[in-house]
Parts: sequence; C-alpha cells; structure tokens
Amino acid sequence: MYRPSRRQSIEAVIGVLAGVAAVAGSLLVAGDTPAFVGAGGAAVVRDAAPGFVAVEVRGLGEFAQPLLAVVTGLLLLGAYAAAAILARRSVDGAAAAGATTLALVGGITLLLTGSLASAAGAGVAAAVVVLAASRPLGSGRTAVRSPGRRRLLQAGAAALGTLAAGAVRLGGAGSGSASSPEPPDPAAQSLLSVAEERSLPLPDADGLVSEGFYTVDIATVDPSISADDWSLAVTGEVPAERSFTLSELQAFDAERRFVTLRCVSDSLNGEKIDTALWDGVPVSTVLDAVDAPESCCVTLHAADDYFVSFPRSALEDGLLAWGMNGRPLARSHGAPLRTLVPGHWGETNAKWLTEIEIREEPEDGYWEQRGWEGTGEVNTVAKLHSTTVRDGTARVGGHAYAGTRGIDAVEVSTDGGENWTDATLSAPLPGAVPLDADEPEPDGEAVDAWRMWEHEYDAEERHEVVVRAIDGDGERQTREREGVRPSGATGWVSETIRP
Ligand SMILES: Nc1nc2c(c(=O)[nH]1)N[C@H]1C(S)=C(S)[C@@H](COP(=O)(O)O)O[C@H]1N2
Ligand SMILES: [Mo]
Repeated sequence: MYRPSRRQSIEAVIGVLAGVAAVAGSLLVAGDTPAFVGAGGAAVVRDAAPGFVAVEVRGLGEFAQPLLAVVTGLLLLGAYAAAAILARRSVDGAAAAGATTLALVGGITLLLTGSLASAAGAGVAAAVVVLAASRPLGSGRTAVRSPGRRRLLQAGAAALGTLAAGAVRLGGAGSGSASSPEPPDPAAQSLLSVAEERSLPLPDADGLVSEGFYTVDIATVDPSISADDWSLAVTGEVPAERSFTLSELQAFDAERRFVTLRCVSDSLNGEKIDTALWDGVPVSTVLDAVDAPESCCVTLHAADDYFVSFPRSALEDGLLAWGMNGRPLARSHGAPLRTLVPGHWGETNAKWLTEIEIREEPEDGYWEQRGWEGTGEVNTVAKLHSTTVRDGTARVGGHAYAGTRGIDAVEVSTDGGENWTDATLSAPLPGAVPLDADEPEPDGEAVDAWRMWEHEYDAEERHEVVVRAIDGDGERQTREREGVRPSGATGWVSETIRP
C-alpha cells in the first residue's frame, strides 16, 4: 500500500495551510461580497453540476446551499494546496516559491472572482504561509533538530493569523448589520399598523405582514451594490436606450403597496411565501418615460447574472421597489432596486435589477433553462399553519393566496373532505397609496396579497382537517396533487389532528 513519506506529509499539510490562508485572505479583502472566492467558486460549481442533478440540487434550496458550500470549500482548498505544493517543488529558494505561489493562487482567484483585490488577498496570504514554511526562523537547536516541525509551526501560525483576521472582518460585518435598524417611516408605520389590526392572531403563524421574509437566491453570496454606483438601463426595442439613477427613479410619482411573493418551489404547505409593504415607482411610469412601444416581451437582468423573461403585459402593472416595510430595501431582498410583478411566481421579481430589456421575441430565463416553468401566474392555495386544540375546542388557520385573482373564500372540512364550512377570513389588506402622502388614503384593497383564515370547532376525537380556497374568479383550488416541479405545487392541504 502507498504510504506518503514524512516529507510528503509535511508538504501536503503546508499546502492545505496555504489553501486555508488563501481563502481567508480573499475573505479579508472582499468580505461577504461576490468578490470573495467562496462565492465565485460556488457559482462555478453550481453551473458545472451536470444535468438532472443540477436541477434537483438547485430546486432543493435549503439543502443545496450548505452542500454547495462544502463541495466548493473542498475543491478550493484542493486547488490552492496543489498550487502551493507545485510552487514549492518546482522552484528553488523561499522567495521564488513565495512569488510562484502568489502568481498561481492569485491567478486561480482572479479566474473565479474577476476581482484583482480578492486575488491579491488570497495570493499574498498563501505566499506568506509558503515563505514561513520555507525558512525555519531563528537559529538554535530546534531549527536544526526538527526543521520540519518548525516549518509547520510557522506555516500554521501564518495561516492562523489570516484566518483570525478574516474571521474578525466577518464578525465586524455581522455586528454592523445586527445593530438596531432605523424605525420605519411613520406613514408606512400607519399602514403596517392597519395590517396588524387586520391580522388574525394565530399561534405559530405570521400576521398579514411577515416577520422574516423568505429568500431564494442563485448565488451563495448576494451582490453588494452601493446605490451611488448603480443605475437601471432600459434597453432593446426602445427609441433610445436610457439609464436611470436611483434618485432619478425616486423623483417620479412613487407609491406604496402590500404585495405577496411565493416561490414556484414552495411546497403545498411550505413557507416560501411572504408579504411586505413595498415602496417604489410603477414600471409603467418608467416605460412611458422612455416611450417604449408595444412589444411582446421583456427580459429583466440582475447583478448576479440572474435573468428572467416573460410577457410585457405581466410587467406593466409592476413596481420597481427600493423600500420594504418602511425601510430601505435590504441587501438580501435586492437592494438597491427589485421588481415586483403582480400575481406571478416569485422568480419574476428580479432582485438587484440592472436592466429592463424590451424584446420582440420571448426567451427562456435562468430557471426555464433548468426545467422550471416559473413565469406563469401563481396557483391558488390555502395553507394550514396553525392548529391548536384546548379543552375540546380546535382552532385551525393560516394564509390563502391566489395572486391578482384574490381570495373569495376558504373552505374547511374537519371530516377528511366529506362536509365543508366557510372559514372566517381576515379583512383584505389596504390598496396602494401615494408615497408622499402623510395620511395615506388607500385606493381600495391590495390586488396581489394574501388573506388569513381561521376556523374553530369542537374536537373530541382524531380527525382530518382539509382546506381549500376559492379565488376571486369563483374558481376552487384544484384537488389534483402535483409536486413543485415544474409549475408549482397543487392539491389540498390536509392534516390529521389528535386531540
Ligand atoms: N437577481 C435575482 N433575483 C431573484 C432571484 C435570484 O436568485 N436572483 N430569485 C428569484 C426567486 S426564485 C424568488 S422566489 C424571489 C424571492 O425573493 P426574496 O428572496 O426577496 O424572497 O426572487 C427572485 N428574484
Ligand atoms: Mo422562486
């Protein structure tokens, strides 16, 4: 059996230490941004994952990200370690080995991130470890007696140093965002209070405005865009292409509306569905400003290379949003600007929007190319997220959503689907208001937001609760069961309750 020599083992450990330092060095320079080599590496691994596996892994969301992180980490460490080992083997002298490491590790990082700064951070950190490993410091007997161990200790110390610095940098970034946020804009606060009053107080369920809004991202690390360096381009079939800065967009008549988003990968009774109060400019205002002629389609392009294409008619009533729940849009939800497209699956709501391309032909978007059919209108669903039984009384409830069709009723059966009763519905959320209004007078009710429902009844024995919604067109939620892929889950949610 092959056994590495002591020397080979030491070389391998030095290589891995250089790899750890390189990752930490990139993190130190780039921070938690897409220039960090972990983010660039993950994007490469994600795009390289073959066919069926790739689509499934991507669809899994919550499992995919940690898996991707581990695979990327191992591949990166391997590549960096190989670079450092190669550098030490192929050239003579500490300085030359250090310089070669810098070039190789820097080159790999540049390829993966396109960032010179990140490449320099990774390269220098790995080179320092290689230098530390190449020349036992100090004279004396330790160095002579055990040069291998001495070198390892020095390389380890150097790697640990960068790792600690990287961790401090991450910690600093974390504590910054955790500091208590500004209170929301008072006019938004008054609408949020209305939403709270209209919410049904169900245990284990959010109100009408979500506490923690879900996120779905194709990238491991979100784009980090300063509004000052950002602009939105309107391109394609327009008389003249034009771009808008954020303040130019904010100078248009803006509005504030409640909108619900649901991901096409949300399971039947899943939780990738949420509602917020959004501030922005209607898309139609911007399209009018560029005199965009009639056209069939649009493609939205984003800073993370995400893109989504769909009928222009769907976008027409949309909002270009920079605010969420009375605060600036968070980075994770697409700062500085995202799209909100009424009634369509979450994926049409491009975050970190950079370009609206007006097109004469349809095309497949990021998810369509991967087997999803996501840009259609959402399916009708009633969720069952709250069940409590106390002293022989059961209370069940949740949210119901049917996009712009609205919810007319939610029906509940407590005997497995034999008999049905209408559940109590929350009052609809208020409609859109102008952003500059101090005393907002909502325009009717929200057109693309969920409702809450609840039902209370006597329950002594084990039974099955089934729920289904009827949308604003009078259409009942289909009973037919389908999985999330390719066009969103269908069926009725049911749950066995044992008092
Ligand atoms: N640029 C960009 N926009 C994006 C995505 C993305 O990965 N990148 N994900 C889409 C998907 S699949 C969904 S469901 C929604 C989720 O929005 P949220 O993360 O704010 O909840 O954003 C959409 N917009
Ligand atoms: Mo999604």
